[in-house]
Amino acid sequence: MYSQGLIGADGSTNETQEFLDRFQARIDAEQKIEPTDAMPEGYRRTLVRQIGQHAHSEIVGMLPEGNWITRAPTLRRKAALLAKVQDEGGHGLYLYSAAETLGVSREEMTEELHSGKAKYSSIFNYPTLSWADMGTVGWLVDGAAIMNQIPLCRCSFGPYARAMIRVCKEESFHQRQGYEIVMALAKGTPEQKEMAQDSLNRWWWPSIMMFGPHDADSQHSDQSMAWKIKRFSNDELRQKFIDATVPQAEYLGLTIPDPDLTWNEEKGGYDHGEIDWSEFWRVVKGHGPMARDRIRDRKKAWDDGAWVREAALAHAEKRRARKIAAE
Ligand code: BYC
Repeated sequence: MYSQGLIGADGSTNETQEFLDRFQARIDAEQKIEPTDAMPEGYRRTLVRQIGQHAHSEIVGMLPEGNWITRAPTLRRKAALLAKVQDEGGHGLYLYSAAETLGVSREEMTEELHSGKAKYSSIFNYPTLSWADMGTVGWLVDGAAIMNQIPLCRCSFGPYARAMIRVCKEESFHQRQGYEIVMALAKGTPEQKEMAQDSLNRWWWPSIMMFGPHDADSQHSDQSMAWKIKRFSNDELRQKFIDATVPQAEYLGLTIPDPDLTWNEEKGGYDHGEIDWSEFWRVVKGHGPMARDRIRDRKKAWDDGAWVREAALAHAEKRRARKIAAE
């Protein structure tokens, strides 16, 4: 099948140097690459991997928040959270569609997710234990997602870049709804402020891990930056996120759980403490606290939705047959 071998972490490529140089010249000239354009296999595979992982993250990312829709404290909070989770479903669908333009099918990507072969963001393997987590997830997780995704609006691959423009607009609403929840708690009773602080304590380190390994350990960054899939390195984006978030925590009167966090005048940014990379890799390799639950819940949702997919196909078939009969 056409898409065989497309999914996977292998970004290696076997084209002639002349072909690669011509392709690189298009990238350097900031031309968008479209699905029917000639492209190195490594470029195609890198995009299928990254867009697929990104789509899975959006879909799995619905679970920790979906868990709180029925327990939101007010109707306004419920409506906003419901809208946010629906947006995430939509983002997953744009992204699966963008990946499909590269010759891989949605079924194959889903199968990889369900079998535990495909990765999704480490952050969604942590539990949402309190209502404050709905605020912190919006503030930090969506905040980190925006920092990573704004540059993706300029990704060299057209369908991914275009999908990201809408996604980022919606992420911006998500970040604000989260920050507003944390603000209400941080300015509330001492118990509410304590909930907000406890939530920040649990989500801070996993959020800064979202940007991926340090640049020196990032196997794909150099090639992805050369192909302008990534515009900033993992560490550059992590730094931007920390610098933007520290003043937000100060405004809330909350303490970031990193005693080594200090302003570095010379670099014009914050220095931070050591990240626990053993925890990161444990989670990435599928041993996060909620990993098993997330995949079980996704599989169940896919199985429970089988009748909807069958009904939609039957309906489309009926319409097609009617149209042919009328011609
Ligand atoms: N979790 O060479 P590297 C969201 C993997 S937000 C799991 O640096 P790359 C949302 C990486 O895949 C989250 N795995 O890789 C927010 C690679 O493994 P493979 C989704 C990670 O691709 C709120 C290996 O480590 N956002 O959706 O150059 C609510 C080496 O890393 C992680 C995106 O996906 C991680 N955190 O850079 C709802 C954004 N970090 O593939 C939803 C698009 C690294 O070789 N993706 N790994 O087996 C990207 O920008 C890049 O893929 C990354 C990693 C910066 C994440």
